[in-house]
Amino acid sequence: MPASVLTPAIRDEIARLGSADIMVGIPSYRNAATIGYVVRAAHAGLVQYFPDLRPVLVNADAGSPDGTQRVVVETEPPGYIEQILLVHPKNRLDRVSLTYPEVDGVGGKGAALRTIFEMAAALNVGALVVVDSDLRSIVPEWIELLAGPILKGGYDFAAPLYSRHKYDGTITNTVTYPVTRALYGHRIRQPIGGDFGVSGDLIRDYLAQESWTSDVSRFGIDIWMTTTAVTGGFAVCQSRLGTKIHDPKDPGSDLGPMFRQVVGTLLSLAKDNANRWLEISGSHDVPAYGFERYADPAPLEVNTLRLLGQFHAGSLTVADTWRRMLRPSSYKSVMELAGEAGAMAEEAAHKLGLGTESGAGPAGAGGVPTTDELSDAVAGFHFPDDLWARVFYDLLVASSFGDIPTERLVAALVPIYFGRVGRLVIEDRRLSGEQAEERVERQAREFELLKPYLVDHWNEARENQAKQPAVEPAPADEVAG
Ligand SMILES: Nc1nc2c(ncn2[C@@H]2O[C@H](COP(=O)(O)OP(=O)(O)O)[C@@H](O)[C@H]2O)c(=O)[nH]1
Ligand SMILES: [Mg+2]
Repeated sequence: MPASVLTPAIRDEIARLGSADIMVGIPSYRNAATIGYVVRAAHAGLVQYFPDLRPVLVNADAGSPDGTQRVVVETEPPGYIEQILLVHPKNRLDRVSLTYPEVDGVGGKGAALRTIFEMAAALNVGALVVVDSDLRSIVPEWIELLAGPILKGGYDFAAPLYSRHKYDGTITNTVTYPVTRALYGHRIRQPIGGDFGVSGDLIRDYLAQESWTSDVSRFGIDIWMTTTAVTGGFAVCQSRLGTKIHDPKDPGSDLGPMFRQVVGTLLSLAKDNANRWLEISGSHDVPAYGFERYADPAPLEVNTLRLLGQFHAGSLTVADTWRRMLRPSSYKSVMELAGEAGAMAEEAAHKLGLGTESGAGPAGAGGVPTTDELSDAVAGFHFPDDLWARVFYDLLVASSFGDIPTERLVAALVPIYFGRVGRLVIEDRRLSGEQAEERVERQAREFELLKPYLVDHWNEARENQAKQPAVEPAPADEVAG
């Protein structure tokens, strides 16, 4: 990990606090509307479940202009939570909000968490709970559910388990869950959920890692935390948190940069840890902590037409990269599917009376039909599980051994991912959440079944590389063909 860059203000804060037993860390950027509730819920959780410990709450903010930091420190008068819960904790909660420094010139969620890790280590906490600042569904019990396994169960890492809407968490469902499971053998359902419990030992291990990249400073942080815990042999569990409700995002319009940062990090860690995952076949359950709960997650609309349109557009702009990153049979299938996606999306837009521009709006809003209506119109579009697994495995080999920079490969994967997500939404439109979950499991099993395909091609590429003289990588800014 890059050298510590804590600001004097943060060092002063650490000196003032001295030490703590438990910390809640909250990264934020423009979350004034929601962070007050998250802070109150976390405070109540600390008071109710850990009244004997020395607690501290740290908000690491990006310098939000909307008053996020003020909300954190002013959200309620001191003593309010104690009054409403009728609990008198031994120690008053220290609530701190600070602007975190960039890491090697890069700011983002990961840089915020890096400051939180450094503060947690300096204060010598036994458990750190991190939660997102746009959560609507957090309740005080989440603090117990995430810190309990660490403080009482001997675990080092607690990942969240939520019921999420079938269209939410698409990067998780299509990539991070199946790939973490197939590579490392751990069935961690939400490797990038954002709400985690971490032990003091694991925090110190995080701070000693060399694998921190600029993507980790941004949205790569979650998969980095989970993978580093797993590959380091730390004791990992999951905590049943119930529903995750947060600021919604349409996978076709909001998630491109996040996808690139998450997948870039996953690929770079896979390259570093090949000797660990090459040997692993199959997977095992990861213990789950907390009482099971069922709740209906908030609905989400997705513009399937736009997803298919973007898949097709990829075949016009980055086909050359696809050809070089995919094996010939995968490439051929992907090009065929992209052609079908384009034709179906165009026909559907015509049938639904949408202009070429209307694909740009979110489904179900501003005159754009709902997810179901859009998906019905392109119901014939298919994208098989096994092709998606092969595409991802081809990418993994190409990023470790090929001569195209990983950023460019991942950027070229985005349109294919849109096609895959489009297919999943179409397939899931009539399914219950439980049935959609079974589809996610089916796809994860496909990744496991095809792991020998990955291992064979990985070994083959490694042997070929050993035979050849080193090749200079192409410049990162070269425009995809
Ligand atoms: N400090 C900081 N936090 C960020 C930044 N970007 C996102 N976050 C926080 O990271 C958390 C997750 O971000 P969000 O956009 O909700 O991502 P998602 O829920 O994973 O899709 C939220 O608490 C955000 O406030 C950033 O640039 N700096
Ligand atoms: Mg969020």
